[in-house]
Amino acid sequence: MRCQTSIGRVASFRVQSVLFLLLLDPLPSLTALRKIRLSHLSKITMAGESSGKDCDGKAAGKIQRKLGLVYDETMCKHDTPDGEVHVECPDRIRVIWEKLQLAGVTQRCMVLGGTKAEDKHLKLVHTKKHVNLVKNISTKQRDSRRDKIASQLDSIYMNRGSSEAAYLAAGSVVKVAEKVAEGELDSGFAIVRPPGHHAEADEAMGFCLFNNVAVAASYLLNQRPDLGIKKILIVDWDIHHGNGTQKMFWKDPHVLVFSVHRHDHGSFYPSGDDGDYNMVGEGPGEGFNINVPWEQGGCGDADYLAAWDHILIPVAKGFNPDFILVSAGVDAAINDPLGGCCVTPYGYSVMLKKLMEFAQGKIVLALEGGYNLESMAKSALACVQVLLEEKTTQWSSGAYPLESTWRVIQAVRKRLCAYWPSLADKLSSKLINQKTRTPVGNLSSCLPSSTVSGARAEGPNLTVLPSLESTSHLLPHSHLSVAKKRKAPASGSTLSYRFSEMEDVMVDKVLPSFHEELKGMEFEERIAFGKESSLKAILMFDHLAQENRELRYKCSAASDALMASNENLKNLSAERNSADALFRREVEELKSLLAARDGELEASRKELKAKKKELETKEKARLMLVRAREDDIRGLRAKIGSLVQERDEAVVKAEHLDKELQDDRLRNRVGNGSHESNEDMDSDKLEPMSQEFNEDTDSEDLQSLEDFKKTWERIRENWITSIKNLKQVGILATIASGITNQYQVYRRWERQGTLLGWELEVAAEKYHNLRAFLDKVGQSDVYPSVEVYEKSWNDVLASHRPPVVTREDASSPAVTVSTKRKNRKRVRRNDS
Ligand code: Q9C
Ligand code: ZN
Repeated sequence: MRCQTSIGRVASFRVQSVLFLLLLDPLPSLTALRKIRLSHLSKITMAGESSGKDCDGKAAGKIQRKLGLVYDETMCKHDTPDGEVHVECPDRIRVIWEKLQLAGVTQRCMVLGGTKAEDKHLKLVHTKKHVNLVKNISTKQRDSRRDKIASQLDSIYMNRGSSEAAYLAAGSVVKVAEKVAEGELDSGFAIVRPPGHHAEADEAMGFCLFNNVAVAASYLLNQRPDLGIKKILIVDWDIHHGNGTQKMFWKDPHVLVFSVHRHDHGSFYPSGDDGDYNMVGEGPGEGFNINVPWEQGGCGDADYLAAWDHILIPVAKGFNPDFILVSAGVDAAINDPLGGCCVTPYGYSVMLKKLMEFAQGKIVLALEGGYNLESMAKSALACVQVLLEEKTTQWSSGAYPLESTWRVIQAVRKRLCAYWPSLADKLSSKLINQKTRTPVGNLSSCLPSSTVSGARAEGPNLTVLPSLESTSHLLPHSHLSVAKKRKAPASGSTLSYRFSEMEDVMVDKVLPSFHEELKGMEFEERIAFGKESSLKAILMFDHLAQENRELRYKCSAASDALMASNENLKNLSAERNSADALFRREVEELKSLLAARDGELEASRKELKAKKKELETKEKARLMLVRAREDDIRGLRAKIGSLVQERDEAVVKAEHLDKELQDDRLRNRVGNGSHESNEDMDSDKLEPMSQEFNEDTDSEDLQSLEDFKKTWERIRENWITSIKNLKQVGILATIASGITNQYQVYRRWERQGTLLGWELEVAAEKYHNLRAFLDKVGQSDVYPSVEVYEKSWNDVLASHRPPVVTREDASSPAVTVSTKRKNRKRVRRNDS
């Protein structure tokens, strides 16, 4: 049946294009197209066939996917404070759970209890203040205080159970998302409340306390880099705009937020411009926020699937997420009191099925809105069945999207085609002409039709045919102009240029010439020509469609590469920044080190200076010392010179004295007889002294100069003393011998009787005086000479006869008198 549809479409397409095709033949560039075999055409129908088989043939028996379900009764404790009836009631999740149990699907799932969120995970998207506010809803605060807080918020109620429920709702989505990301589960469905997508960083609103889905996305991206989740697609199909989620990832290219919602030109909750299709994100996140804002209620499966086929799915292909989170509010469901739309459980299942083609099926649904209990339960069950891949989803609605739906989709595509090239093509008028009349508050028109219409085909390959179909409209005008605008990669631009050229040629030349040619033909010829041209055109369009697709793939690949390189760039710049910071820190460190070194250098320079000065002073002192030493030496030399001179003088003097002494002796000898031995003895005594002196002066050692000087002084003194003594000794000896001799002569003469008494008395007195003198002076020097004199005197006496002395003779013997006179003189001289 589907094959027939395709062929029918090709046929109608053929008829439509006849006029066009007629124009193509004479173009030289197109002759190549003749080579294209018919196999191309059959390929198209084959694709249609196989797609049909795919859809029909899919059945139970597929490998069961592991689905995680979160349900926790504790979340039912969140309720209105005074028991007032509210659409966001605890039964919402209860009825879903009961429905799933009744349908027997919960047994085939991994059922998880609630998990409370950690504050640090909540703080990834919420302010500390907001987290604390929700935390303290139950604790410490009185009911009246809580009521007051709630009353100040938009569409928020709170009771004692609200805090725990909010923590459980957020934490459970985190938990199941983590398990899916880890691979423990294939997919997950968190049946939670309160909902989350309206909650902003610092504000609870629209029945939402924490933004459950945003917390989970942020957790995966920021807390679990180990899981390799780098790009997350958030699909928000709740009938309300996910304002909180949009704001939280406004500048984040890692999270693509897609929200389809009633906007009603800004009058639907949450009213304002936030949900407008112009809100595409900012900075690095520009193009990563997509709003599909319905202009009115009454939207159903056809509208949602049109948005899927013409916006979300192409974008998802380009974005290629690693993980999908669905803000799966079901308030767009038929009969929902708030949504006013008519999505069927079947519609939800198709929407979900199409998403499961991405991120290797890693998808987690979190309940948001949904206020008709029965519709909710059915919708949720349909989703669970798709996640379990139990039921074949079969699109068989004859409904078309609303007129406004095409308007919205076209506006969105136009606004976002700069970021997602696959949105650049204009939708075919044939497609957008398939529309239902604008519903006027009559929801019955949204009821799903069970009629299977041949006019519409559905299946995974559905997009192929409309794209091909659209080519006929795009070829002469839009496609070419768009291709130029889009700045396709180099290989593509040549192609666009060729088409553009072709367009001009056709309009200006070929068309008029064709008319001429046809004029001259017979009817049969015209038919044959038309048929042939028609076939050629089909082949050509097939070729063009192929090129078109390839181009789009290239664009998409380029966009992927761009995104990857953007991310890379971001990482690199972050790395660079940290490296810069490190570098700056190192530079600072080096600077301070340098400064310290400079200080050290300055200090050592100063030290060096001081040392230099000291050295200079020392050198000066040394020079002064040297000079002083030289002076000293000069002085000492002079002294030595003078001493030597003194010595020489002394020697001369001594010689002189010696000579004098000898003269004296000679004179004495003349008086008392000569004494050879006496002379010898004197010269012996002098010899060693001069020798000692010579020895000392010969060794002219400067260093012992002082010693020498002292020694010299000593020697000199000794020498002088000796000379004095000798002189005296000589004199004394002379006197003593004279006296002694005279005395002894007198004594002998007296014994012989020749001496008068008084003469002896005089001699004795003189003798005693001499003795006393000798005792006083010391005998050592004098005695020997006295003895020598005595001996020589005795010798003299022995050879002479004693004279007979009279009194007169005795008083004046010649020798005696002269000696006596002389001796007296000497004694007197000595005494004085
Ligand atoms: N004039 C969710 O679906 N409507 N929230 C309030 C006040 C609030 C819906 C109308 C609707 C909130 C999660
Ligand atoms: Zn909602």
